Amino acid sequence: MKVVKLEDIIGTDQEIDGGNWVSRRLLLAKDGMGYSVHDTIIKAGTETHIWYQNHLEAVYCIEGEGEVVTLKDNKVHEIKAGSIYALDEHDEHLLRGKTDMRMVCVFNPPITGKEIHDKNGVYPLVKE
Ligand code: 9YT
Repeated sequence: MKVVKLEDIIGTDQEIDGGNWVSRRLLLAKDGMGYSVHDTIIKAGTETHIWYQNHLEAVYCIEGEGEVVTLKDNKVHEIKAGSIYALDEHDEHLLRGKTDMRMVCVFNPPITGKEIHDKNGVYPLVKE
């Protein structure tokens, strides 16, 4: 087994600043788990358009508050510590941080770490 510590990820190429968010990718495709696990800070006052057409993602909020708007129905979902949302239909959405929000994110398939959001909020499917 392996143990990964957040303190060992910070400042490496597994810590990515996406502008509206900073994501510390704890486990990636290379770790062979079949999913990736990220500790992501969504910055207060930001709105991010996201649409993971190639991935399923579950996002568990452990600190802060904000909202997710699903664009197919314009429904606003309040998110606070203890809320998890699952993008089980590759849902196109807006993610808004009211405060800084700390999120534990799980991606299936795992991301490799090389993906960046394109203009549609999509991560490409990267094969290693
Ligand atoms: C919640 C969310 O999807 N934020 C975007 C960043 C993502 N967690 C990542 O790339 O690590």
